[in-house]
Amino acid sequence: MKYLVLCFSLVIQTTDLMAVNIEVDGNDGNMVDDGLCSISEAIINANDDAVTYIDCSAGDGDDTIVVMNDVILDSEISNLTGTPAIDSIITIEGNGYVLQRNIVLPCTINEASDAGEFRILYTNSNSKLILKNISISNGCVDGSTAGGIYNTGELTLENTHLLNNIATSAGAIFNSGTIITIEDSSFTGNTATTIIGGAILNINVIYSILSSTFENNSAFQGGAIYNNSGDIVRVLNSTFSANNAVLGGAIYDRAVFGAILNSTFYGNSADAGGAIYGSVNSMYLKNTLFVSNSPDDCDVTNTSSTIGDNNISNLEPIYSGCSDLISSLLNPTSIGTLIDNGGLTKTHALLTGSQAIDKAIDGTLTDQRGLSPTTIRDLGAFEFNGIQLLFRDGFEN
Ligand SMILES: [Ca+2]
Ligand SMILES: [Ca+2]
Ligand SMILES: [Ca+2]
Ligand SMILES: [Ca+2]
Repeated sequence: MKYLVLCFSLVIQTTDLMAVNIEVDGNDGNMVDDGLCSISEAIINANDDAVTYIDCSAGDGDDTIVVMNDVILDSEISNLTGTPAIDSIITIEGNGYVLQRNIVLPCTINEASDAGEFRILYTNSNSKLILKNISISNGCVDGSTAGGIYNTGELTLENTHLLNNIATSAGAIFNSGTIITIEDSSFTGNTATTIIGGAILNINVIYSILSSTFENNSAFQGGAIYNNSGDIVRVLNSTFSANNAVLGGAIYDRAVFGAILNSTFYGNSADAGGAIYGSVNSMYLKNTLFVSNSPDDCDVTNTSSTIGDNNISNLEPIYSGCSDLISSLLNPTSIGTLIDNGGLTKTHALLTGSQAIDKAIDGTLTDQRGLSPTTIRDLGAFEFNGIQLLFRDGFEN
């Protein structure tokens, strides 16, 4: 029996060792034999498990593509995308570098696709893509959907930053597949020019949005997130700041939205539903902070409603838009502006004397930065005088 177990474990180890890294030392998306491995050549070799392009290592099973420098895409490969479709299990380790459409290319907003307008990544339905430590920026898909990433497979974002992507709908990400986790990530300045979902348009499943910041995204409806159909399960320790739309400055929900816990909505604006607009189902919000959203925090119509549990706002409940949402009142000057307060994403700090301090009931274990409360967790995504006590998974070190 021992012998059998040993054999089994050797097989597992051998399989692990077979996975190879494909290092990208090219700085464009060209697929030419020039001695440099481009991101596009790396994706093809990873999909093919072969040396289809001689400048890159062969793929072999689940592959990791390691980006060694900034990559600037100059032209569409296919399907309005500047790289080949992800069609296998791939991790892209970005090492903090940028993967972007060349900023000299035009993005002419005329509801039609013109030369030089394309998104950054596309995933096929059988694929799994994990993005780590990378910025995806300046995508432009005019007259269509998804300026940054079009996901029909399984997608995970870790410390990934989507900046200044534009599309008619879904400025940064369109999801018709499954998003497992968006963690320690940011969405900044993405735009849906005429329709829905400034940062994200979801029509299927997003399980978790954790410790992430949505800043200055805009759309006609759902400045940061438009949940059109399917399910967004939970949003935890995240910040929505200065997003803008006609309806739902930060979030427009017309499907199933599970829970928003210990998050901060600051300075989002719309004609109605400055932070949140709902039109179908109920949304549960707990230990969450609303500051200076305009003209209100929330607006629900038709069969929609909110279930508010221990949230705080500077607006009286009657002006906050959703009658049950607000449990206590906040002085807006007790909240700082959106800056780097440590951690991997920007946050709004609580200032001395803020009414949000020590008010959470069953709050999250850490704040957005991964810091723990000394005693009781505060309301919102930031912990006043938070300390480094726990690892991010909640276990003591
Ligand atoms: Ca090459
Ligand atoms: Ca592969
Ligand atoms: Ca155009
Ligand atoms: Ca506290």
